[in-house]
Amino acid sequence: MKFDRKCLKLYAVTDRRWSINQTLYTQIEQALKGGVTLVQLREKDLDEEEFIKEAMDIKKLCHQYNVPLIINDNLKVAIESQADGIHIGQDDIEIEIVKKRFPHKIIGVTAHNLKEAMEAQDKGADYLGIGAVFPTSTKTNTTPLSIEGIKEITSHISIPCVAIGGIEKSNINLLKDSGIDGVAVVSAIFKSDNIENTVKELLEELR
Ligand code: 3NM
Repeated sequence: MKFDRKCLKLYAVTDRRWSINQTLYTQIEQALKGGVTLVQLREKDLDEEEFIKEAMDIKKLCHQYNVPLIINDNLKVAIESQADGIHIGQDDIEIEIVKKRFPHKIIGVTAHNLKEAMEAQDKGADYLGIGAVFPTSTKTNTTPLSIEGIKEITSHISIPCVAIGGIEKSNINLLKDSGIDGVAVVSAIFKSDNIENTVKELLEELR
């Protein structure tokens, strides 16, 4: 599946904590209908076999909308499901290993500062997730970067960059001119009662 910086415009990162009245599958389908440009399946507690099966199902769904599917952290799941890519953090598997075992796939890396960003770019990451931009309760152990901090990274990096952390409709405009290619959003999408509409509103803010 084709990947370029436009894919990072509105990146939906899943969180099944919010899948109460609907299945995660239905929620992702609504996000796709709304127009998200990339999906990351982020499962922290799911059994690996179930994660693989889910990844296969969600990949099929994403491809119906021409949207690539990225797997968070788990290289085995990414390989077995033949997803379009993997997103790794600073404490996860090394980029070199991912490149060998999962060749020609999209590799995203989380960076919290310029040093981490440069390193990931040098090692061959395809895009960076820069965060956390704003305070977030979705992920603990994050330290909010200032908008200046984001700019410092994007101005030195040539690969595509997406901002993550606490992003919602009301603060997207603060990120204009920060050099990012788009935003990655968890709770503002998945906690919504009307995901399709929320996604459309977020896209409107990004125009
Ligand atoms: N990574 P929400 S912040 C998955 O800073 C993730 O690396 C972050 O969730 C980082 O959109 C984060 O609900 C969670 O704030 C973002």
